[in-house]
Amino acid sequence: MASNAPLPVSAIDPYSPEYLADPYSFHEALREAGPAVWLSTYDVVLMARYAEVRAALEDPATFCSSRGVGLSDFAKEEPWRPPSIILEADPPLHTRSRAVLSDALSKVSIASLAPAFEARAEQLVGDLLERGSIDGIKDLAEAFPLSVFPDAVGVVEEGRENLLPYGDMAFNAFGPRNALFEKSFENAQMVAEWIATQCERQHLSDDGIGAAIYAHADRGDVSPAEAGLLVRSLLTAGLDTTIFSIGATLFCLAHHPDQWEKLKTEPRLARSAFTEVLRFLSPAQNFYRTTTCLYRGDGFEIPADTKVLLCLGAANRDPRHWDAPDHFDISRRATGHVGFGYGIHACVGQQIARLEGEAVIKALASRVATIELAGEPVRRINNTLYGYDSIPLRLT
Ligand code: OVM
Repeated sequence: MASNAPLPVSAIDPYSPEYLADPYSFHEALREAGPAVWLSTYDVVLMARYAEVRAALEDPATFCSSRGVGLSDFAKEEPWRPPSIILEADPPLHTRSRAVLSDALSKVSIASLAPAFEARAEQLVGDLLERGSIDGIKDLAEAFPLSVFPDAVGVVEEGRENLLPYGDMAFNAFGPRNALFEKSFENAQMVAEWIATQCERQHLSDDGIGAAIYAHADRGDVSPAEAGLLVRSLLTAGLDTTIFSIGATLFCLAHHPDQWEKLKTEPRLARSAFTEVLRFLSPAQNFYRTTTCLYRGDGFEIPADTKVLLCLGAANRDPRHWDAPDHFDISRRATGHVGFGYGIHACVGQQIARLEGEAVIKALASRVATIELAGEPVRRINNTLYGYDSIPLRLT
């Protein structure tokens, strides 16, 4: 194909009810349509193959984030909230924000959280085992992160019920202004105000990750207002994502008894099991970039000023890159997946996310004999996140 040939066009709508109900059934068509595809519904380009998605993530000068990482182009539409100074920023602003957040989330503070996280996971799994019949989402995937993450950041107890609605809003807001968006924004003002207030220094504990961010404001690395926005990033990105990934873990383990058995006999596979879950059922399915100039890919071109949807969930199952991509295998080398993104914007909280995921997997592997579906899982539908609202389970 000549590199200036028009891109193939697809009428697939990645926000239609059919697509959101089962994105994986559309991914193959999107990958096969070409390395980059025009989506006629939204006038954006979509990339679903691993090589192209990864190349875009590794070229932030061409594929920028400062015009928003959702469908909306901040150069044309006003964002729903002041932009994130890390997610929705390019270097040099991004570089500065990233240094502060990665320090606050550094190995030292993660290592100090590990004992409490592991103890909590053991205790919770022990309690659930006594009950036997549980909802894997409410009772474990939600209960665990909610019982460790807000404390680690240093958020007040009162009003924490706003955290999940805020995450739902933020991840729906990366898509179009559809019914899902409208529904999650019903109490937007109250929820967003509560979040903004909790990001202020005086509302945070003095020994949490939030306080570690504000310590950088004292050193002049960021302004106090910027420190507040970085705390907001943690509260936006740090809960739904881990909840969905623990939910996906339970879904995968309940559906693949052979993999569960493998994990039981080899608990050291906890880490690679969680990595494989993020490849196989990527909670964050889509993020956009915007081209700053004409992009010449391998056999195709994307014009400047184009919104480009990077389909992480599809890239993570691209047979051009993965052997038997639709096969869930906890002992495969799934590192290199783009479920945490890749490059300068790769998830800055991934160590804490892994700590949470692995703590749950290890607690399950050491205490639970069997984990079985006790009813039909119910999907939770969101413009960006793929996951479950309920997974009835029986633990023995
Ligand atoms: C943010 C942020 C970062 C990553 C993901 C995300 C809503 C948000 O900086 O607010 O998802």
